[in-house]
Amino acid sequence: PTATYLPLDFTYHTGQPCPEKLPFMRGQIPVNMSEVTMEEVEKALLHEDPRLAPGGRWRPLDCLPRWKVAILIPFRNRHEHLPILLRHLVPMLQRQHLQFAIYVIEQAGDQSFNRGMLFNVGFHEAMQDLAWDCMIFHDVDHIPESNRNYYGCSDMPRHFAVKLDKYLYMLPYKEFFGGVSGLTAKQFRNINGFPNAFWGWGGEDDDLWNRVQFAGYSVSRPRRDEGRYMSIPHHHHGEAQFLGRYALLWHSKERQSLDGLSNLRYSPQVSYKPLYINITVSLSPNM
Ligand code: UPG
Repeated sequence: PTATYLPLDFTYHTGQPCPEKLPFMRGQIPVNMSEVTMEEVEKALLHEDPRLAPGGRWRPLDCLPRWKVAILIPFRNRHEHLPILLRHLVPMLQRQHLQFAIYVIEQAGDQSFNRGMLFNVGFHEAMQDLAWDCMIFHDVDHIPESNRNYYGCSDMPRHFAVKLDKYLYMLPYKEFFGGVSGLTAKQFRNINGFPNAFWGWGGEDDDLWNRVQFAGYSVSRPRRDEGRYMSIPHHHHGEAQFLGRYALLWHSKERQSLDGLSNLRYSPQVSYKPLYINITVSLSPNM
């Protein structure tokens, strides 16, 4: 078979597991925020490694990937952000010698944005593709600054985006779980995923934090500057704040088993792009 069309679960050889820390995994990622088209990024990344398969799927061949990682990106109307993110993220994951694919879950229609529900959809779709070990929940405008911010699943649940430039590289509050976070597939199922009930801006990440605590897990974070990210500057009107979030968060525990993967209904349209799998869904509160 040609390398490009290798099935995702194909194993070339039974070599050594890939190390979690590679000698050539240098620290700093040179961040380039200048606008770029998706076609330009596709061309550059495929030139770098033609084995990058449709859907942004990739696995190392010189060692056995330690983890199978699905990257989930919630998305609507941020078309200039996605190529900037992929230009940094794909090479970082390749340097980390992870097996990965990238799922962009795009909300259609004009309902308020629902980041939590999009992640639930992404999880469900991704797991139909392959038995991924873990999920990374990744905002489209967060650009990792360090190759050492390892996206493998050893220390999950994990909050990756600890230091963001727009928060002066400080954690906004101790329980902050937004930006980029990750759970193993098993943990995500155990906590019944994200809540579906948060429409608009805010709260769904705090609810996920609560769910993780109620399940008895403890959240790890990268050390020192490994968790640094730059946010892509933008002029979009933000989503309206979700004012009901405090009331829902107050009842996180009671709602956990009722709202999440267990009551998810949707019908997706899935298409393979060269660098990611696009899952488009219309969401509505009455589904
Ligand atoms: N997003 C879109 N289109 C939209 C709105 C949101 O694609 O119209 C996606 C995108 O991936 C974005 C993410 O959702 O990066 C978060 O939305 P954003 O408007 O960037 O919110 P921020 O205030 O920058 O984000 C912080 C956290 C985020 C959390 C949010 C609300 O980083 O993870 O969801 O606060 O709690």
